[in-house]
Amino acid sequence: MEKSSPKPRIAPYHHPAAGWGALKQVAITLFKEKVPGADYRALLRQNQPDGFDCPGCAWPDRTPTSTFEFCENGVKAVAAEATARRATPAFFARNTVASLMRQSDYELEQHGRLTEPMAYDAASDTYRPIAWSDAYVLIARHLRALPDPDQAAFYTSGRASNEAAFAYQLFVRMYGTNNFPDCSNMCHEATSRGLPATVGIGKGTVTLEDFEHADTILIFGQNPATNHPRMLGELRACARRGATIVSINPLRERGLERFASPQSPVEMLTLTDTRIATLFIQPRLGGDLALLKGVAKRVLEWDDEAVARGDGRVLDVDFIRAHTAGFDAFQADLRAQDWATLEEESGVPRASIDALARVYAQGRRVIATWGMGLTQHKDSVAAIRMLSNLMMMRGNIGREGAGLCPVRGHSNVQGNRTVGIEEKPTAAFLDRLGRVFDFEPPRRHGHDVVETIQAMREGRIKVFVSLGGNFAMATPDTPLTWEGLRACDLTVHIATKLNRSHLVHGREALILPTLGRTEIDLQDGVPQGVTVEDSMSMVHVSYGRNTPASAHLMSETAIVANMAHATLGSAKVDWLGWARDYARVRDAIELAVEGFEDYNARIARPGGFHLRVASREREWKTPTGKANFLPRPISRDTPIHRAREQYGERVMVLMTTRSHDQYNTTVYGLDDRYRGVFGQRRVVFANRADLEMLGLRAGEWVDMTTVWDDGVERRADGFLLVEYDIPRGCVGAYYPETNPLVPLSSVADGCNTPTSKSIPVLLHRAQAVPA
Ligand SMILES: Nc1nc2c(c(=O)[nH]1)N[C@H]1C(S)=C(S)[C@@H](COP(=O)(O)OP(=O)(O)OC[C@H]3O[C@@H](n4cnc5c(=O)[nH]c(N)nc54)[C@H](O)[C@@H]3O)O[C@H]1N2
Ligand SMILES: Nc1nc2c(c(=O)[nH]1)N[C@H]1C(S)=C(S)[C@@H](COP(=O)(O)OP(=O)(O)OC[C@H]3O[C@@H](n4cnc5c(=O)[nH]c(N)nc54)[C@H](O)[C@@H]3O)O[C@H]1N2
Ligand SMILES: [Mo]
Repeated sequence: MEKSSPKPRIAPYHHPAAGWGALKQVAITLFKEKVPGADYRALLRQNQPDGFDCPGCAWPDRTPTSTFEFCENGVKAVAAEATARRATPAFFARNTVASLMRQSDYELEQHGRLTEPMAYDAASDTYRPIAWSDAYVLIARHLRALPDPDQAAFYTSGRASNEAAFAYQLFVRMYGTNNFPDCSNMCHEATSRGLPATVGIGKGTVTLEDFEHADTILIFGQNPATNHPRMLGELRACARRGATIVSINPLRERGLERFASPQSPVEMLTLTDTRIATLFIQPRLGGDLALLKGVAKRVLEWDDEAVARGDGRVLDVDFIRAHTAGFDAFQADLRAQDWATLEEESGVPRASIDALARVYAQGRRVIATWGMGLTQHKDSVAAIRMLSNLMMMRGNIGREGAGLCPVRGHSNVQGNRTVGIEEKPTAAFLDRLGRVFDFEPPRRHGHDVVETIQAMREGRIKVFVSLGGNFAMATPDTPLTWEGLRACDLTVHIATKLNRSHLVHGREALILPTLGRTEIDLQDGVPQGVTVEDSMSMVHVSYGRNTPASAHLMSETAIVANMAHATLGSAKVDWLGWARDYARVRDAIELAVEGFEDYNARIARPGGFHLRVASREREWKTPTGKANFLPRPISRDTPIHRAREQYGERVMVLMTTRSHDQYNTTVYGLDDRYRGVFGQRRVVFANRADLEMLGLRAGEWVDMTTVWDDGVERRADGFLLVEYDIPRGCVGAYYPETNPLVPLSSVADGCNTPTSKSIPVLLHRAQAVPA
């Protein structure tokens, strides 16, 4: 593949999001990946009732009869899987691991789909073919040799189906550990751990239908034009109905300003578009907790004024009385909170806090959505609880057209958690699992991502198995993480494509190539469907339509079943029978997991079914039996404050984010169209006044170092300075290149998520200008 733009340049984007620009990119993508003509039709079956679930993101589908849901980045994800390129055994024979390590992640991705199981050969420093059966024997031998099952860790990236994920967690628990680090630990964990304390369950409370009734939508820390493009179609419809849409984001993401729908012939032909967001509020990085508290305080003040005037209440007093606990302490804390702290810590002036509060208080049906901008900070859990509390103040939960809407990333990350990928399982879940499968599940909580890396470094994890993903690049503190991976006895990666994690390996290592979701999965001659749960708790079936990339691929479910069979035998579970007929796995899920009654029957209906979310029905599964208000002070002693005590205003807070041309660690191309970056990724966005203060100019190159207190030098070198509309004291750059700057010990309170959107850094004029 050629680089997207031959000459790196910076040029602001002035067009609407999507529109012709997106259609052009689709054509380029299909051409570059050499997607065979026949497979082009596959794209049309994306997210259709009889097609496959798009592996791009977890935004739900319009069902059952929507027209083709166009999505540029969905096409990229599908085309990346349907590529004609292959990483064959001959390719691995030609390239030592050391030589592949010198290639960029972008280049590694270009080698295409893996075709055969491969095992690392230390003598030649290459991967060589291994028979599937030998691979399973090797895994079983390592696992059985460990003196303690807690010395193995089993990672999951959120693309695995419910069937594969359920079989995986059962296998691992029967083996004897709860060590399930997974991508959620780095993603929406603050949501999953934050919401249960307020509303009883860590999931969103809305469905797509609610968007049809909402009059106000607040979008916190999310860039849907790039990461959830199908959401823009929904927002467009809301905007056209007159709904007020607010983006709360340090960046004024252009993709949220205007949108031309590729599905609207009129907009496409007349070059018209729809204005999306009506208001942009730009907090400083990590400022949302203070901002939300300010909005809540303002709503309370207006309610006081309304009471004094004898007007209708601003608070939903009926809801608060009937459904909530803790309001008195909550309001006392709001009243006691000074405005100066809220303004300073949020970086939002009083007038803008007022404007946001007014929009919120005027809304009759408010939906709040959020993404990584809320979840990857030290106070993420508290911020999400504050948002939940703000919504509760006006009864905006469990009502048509209103509610909480965390927008998940990976297409089945929510389903993975539902079926048991959880390092801290509840006793109830384990009890039932043990009863159904007649074994005593391990009770000790397992390691999340950060704990797994620490355990690897200390020699407490010896075997690492990865169901998808790119652990070596997605995780913090890259050099330290790599030391951990390299200290393992065995690393195993179940993957579709070559990535860095396969090259940063243990003493022994396996790459097991698997079918992607777009590919036909035949077992015993019968096509198998798999099920997934989207961000709004809809569960539906997905059938691949493309010819598999290689005749040697196995499905994820079959690989997991074979690992289990080789390691544990099949006395308690007919693993290989499960692999031949996934309906049997679903029957098992039905027995073991709440909410899956009549699983096979219900997925046969177009569109599938909605998994019950109690909070949506105003049933609160909290210890108080109510939705809880939780007061929360604003801390002025965070690592950022401490770094500024040491280095003053020179300390910048760095966020690491996604460009338009990447899927997490997979780099498709080098453009970030809506932010005006072309042909390059090593850029850092900074405020003009900060550049002046630092004596730097746009167009210069800088190196970045982290300000942390453990004596480890963390640096990332060679970034081009780009002047950008970003609050003072904040800078932005792309992930994963910046992960060496994220300290392993810099995590969110209460959920251990790396704070990859608030890292204290210093910028230095580059020691060497990149060639
Ligand atoms: N094409 C494509 N689609 C994807 C992905 C992809 O990489 N590519 N990744 C998938 C995954 S796993 C996920 S989790 C999602 C991620 O989708 P998003 O949640 O959109 O994630 P990011 O791109 O990291 O950026 C989040 C936004 O948060 C803003 N932000 C940063 N810090 C703050 C803050 O302190 N406060 C506020 N209010 N905003 C802030 C940033 O400016 C940015 O606009 O997308 C999924 N979909
Ligand atoms: N600094 C920083 N770090 C971050 C983030 C950030 O914003 N900033 N975001 C975090 C977030 S939100 C997430 S979710 C994680 C993502 O972490 P991961 O989920 O680990 O990473 P991905 O890049 O999504 O994984 C891509 C790889 O998955 C494999 N793959 C693709 N499709 C399939 C499939 O169908 N089956 C199998 N078995 N393998 C497949 C391919 O080999 C591909 O190379 O990164 C986190 N890390
Ligand atoms: Mo994610």
